Amino acid sequence: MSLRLTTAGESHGPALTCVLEGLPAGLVLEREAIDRDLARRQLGHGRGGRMKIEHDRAELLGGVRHGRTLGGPVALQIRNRDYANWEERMNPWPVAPDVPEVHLPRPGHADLVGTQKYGLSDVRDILERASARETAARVAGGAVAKAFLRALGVEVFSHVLQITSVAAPRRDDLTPAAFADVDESPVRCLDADATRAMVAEIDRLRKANESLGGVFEVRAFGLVPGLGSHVSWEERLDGRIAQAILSIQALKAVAIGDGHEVAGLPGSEAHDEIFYDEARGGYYRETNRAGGLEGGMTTGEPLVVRGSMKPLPTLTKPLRSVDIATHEPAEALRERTDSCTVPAAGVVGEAMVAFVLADAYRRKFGGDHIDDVRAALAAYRERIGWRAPR
Ligand code: EPS
Repeated sequence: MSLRLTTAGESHGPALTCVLEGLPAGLVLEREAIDRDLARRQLGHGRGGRMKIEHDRAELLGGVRHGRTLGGPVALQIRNRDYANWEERMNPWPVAPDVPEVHLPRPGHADLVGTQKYGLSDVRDILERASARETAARVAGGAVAKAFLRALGVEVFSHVLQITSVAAPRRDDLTPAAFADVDESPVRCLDADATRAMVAEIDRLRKANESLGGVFEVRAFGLVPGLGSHVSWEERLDGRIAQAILSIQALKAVAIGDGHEVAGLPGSEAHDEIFYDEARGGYYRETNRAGGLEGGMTTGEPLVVRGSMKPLPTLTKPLRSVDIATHEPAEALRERTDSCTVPAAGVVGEAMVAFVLADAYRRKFGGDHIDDVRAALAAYRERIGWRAPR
């Protein structure tokens, strides 16, 4: 039993669709929780004009009745309000007269190689699907995955660690309560001074026609030890998480825990020593450099995943490129765009991590009804003598 997440739709097409297949029946969903995550993904200092047009809401088209899953695929749809302005250019059916083609690929985007690979002459045929607008559909599916995880005692959060060269101070003490107000920060950063500096940096670089990248962190609490497996490469949970994070548009690097830092440390400073205390729920660690994963399996410590995002490739002062119709030098396509989407990418990161974790619970515990999953989890916890750390 595994979970599958499929999205369909183009940035300026009629709608985005998400199908999440493999959930048990009987799971309670809340419309507000799904729409709240969609709204959180639209936030963040540095977003462009498009976010004033869109008010993302998910319509449930299948798999749910009276607020409970039925066990079949769950289908969610988010209408693109901007489609009203693109109806000719993005109509699924032929329009007359023909719409002019776009021939100016942006360095850093899928534009050039996409047209080569798919044998297309119009860059729009690639960029519409490559656009990060698609992540709205992932977030809708991720919100459903989060509901499943919450039913099993797991919560997933994110925050921004860095925007260009402005970094927040390191925090090793984060609990779920620390994330209560993270969305109040315009850059979704937990540190007030760093928030101010990040906002100023976005304003400074935006005025200079630049875009900005950065680093977000996703943390998951309440995970039972033993999700994933060491036995074969494709079952290692760190690999599955890395794939999910790097699949987010503009993500170029991923780290689990102190993944980057431990490469420069001696072994005695790189691992998390093992202790045991009945009162603390059994085995525990004083540190979590491994980010909650050892041997491709969860350890029971919080999962810590960082994603690094490159600056967005659509620039208001375009880079040099080539016209793919004439092969003459030209400036890359200039489109309305965001200058910084690291805060939004953190919300997408939550969705992708939630999906991979929900899938890991499905693989390990199976079950056709949510109560079957809970019973299997309870039996396993009993067998290994594990209580969720407080
Ligand atoms: C994007 C370009 C911008 C972003 C878009 C991603 O859209 P537009 O071209 O309509 O101004 O706003 O992101 C979203 C619409 C979204 O919902 O995140 C791109 O080229 O990737």
